[in-house]
Amino acid sequence: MLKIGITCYPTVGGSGVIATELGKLLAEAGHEIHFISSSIPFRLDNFHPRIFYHEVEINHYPVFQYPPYDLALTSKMVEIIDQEKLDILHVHYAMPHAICAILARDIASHKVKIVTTLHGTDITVLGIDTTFRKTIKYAIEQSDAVTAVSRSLVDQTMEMLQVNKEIEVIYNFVNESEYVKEEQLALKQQYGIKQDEKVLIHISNFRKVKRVQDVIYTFNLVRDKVKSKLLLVGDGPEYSSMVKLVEELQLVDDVLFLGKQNNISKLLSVSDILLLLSEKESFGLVLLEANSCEVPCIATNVGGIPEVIKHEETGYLVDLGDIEQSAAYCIDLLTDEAKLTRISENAYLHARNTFHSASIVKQYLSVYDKVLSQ
Ligand code: GMT
Repeated sequence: MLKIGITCYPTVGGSGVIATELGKLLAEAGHEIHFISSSIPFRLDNFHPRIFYHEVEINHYPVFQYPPYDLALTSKMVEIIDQEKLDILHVHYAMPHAICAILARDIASHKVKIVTTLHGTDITVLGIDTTFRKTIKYAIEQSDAVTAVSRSLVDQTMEMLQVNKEIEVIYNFVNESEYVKEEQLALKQQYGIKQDEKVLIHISNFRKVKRVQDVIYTFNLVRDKVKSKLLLVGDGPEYSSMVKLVEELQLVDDVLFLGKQNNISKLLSVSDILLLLSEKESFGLVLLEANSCEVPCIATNVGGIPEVIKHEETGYLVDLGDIEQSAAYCIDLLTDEAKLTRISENAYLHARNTFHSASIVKQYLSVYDKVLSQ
């Protein structure tokens, strides 16, 4: 049995989901898990006797111009490493989590190994900032082991930061018991969607990088040919401009803004196609969530997305900004029942085989074993 500390961003987001689901599966496999974060990870909903949560508290002393979150996290890490005698501290995101973990490893009396998982924005966004570059590189090189969620992210990290460290690809996964298609007889009706209308869905944090406007423009073309509705799920900085765009395009009756939602698999169960037309995406966890619920995806051919979607087999890839092509793929799928069924089945099998949680957990455990035997 290993004692594993996990630090992640606890709010809604793919990296937090992966960290939390991994912790839950490791606990089920008999390991003891200690989450160390600023608030309880949102997916940590059920009680488990081998899962503990340690909250990082930030004191707002008047002398501090900025409350020192990173140092509060480091101090909490030191406390938990020593108190619980952690074997591994697995941090998700290089900045600031890996830096804090490395500092905590140096301060703590008990010997602990640091495993860092890169999720994307720490490299593709923060890595571009020259102020952070050296710090991120240091965090990666000083970790005992580093993993990334796609080959594309490894290549980008190497290219941007020239790190002198082996980075192993461990793909993301979903909780298969949660992401499963379920008959939802009443849901379409509750949202005022007619039974003969097709449903397109987009789920994101509405950041600029997600290009939600491309989803809306695509739907605008699809709606001319196929009776359909678009569900926009999530919230974020671009939300109000997207509401405005929908008004301008006179799509108000056919585009439903649902805000943040918990029961994503229920919404996916009434959807025919998921659209993810991002500018950057190291993996695109939502694609896997959709595929796991038998929903095929049309997504941009960027970052790690082509490692998740097999073009013309499990979904379709389009060039960034190519609205006509994404609309054409949607119309083709929505008007060819046999094709839609075939692609949905392929997508489901791909999600279950290539990205099965049991195999991903095994890969993380072998990383832990490797660093512990060094
Ligand atoms: O995409 C975001 O804005 C959120 C971010 C996160 O921290 O959860 O997502 C990143 O990590 C996810 C989990 O590994 C990946 O599925 C997303 O592709 C990645 N986002 C980007 O690379 C933009």
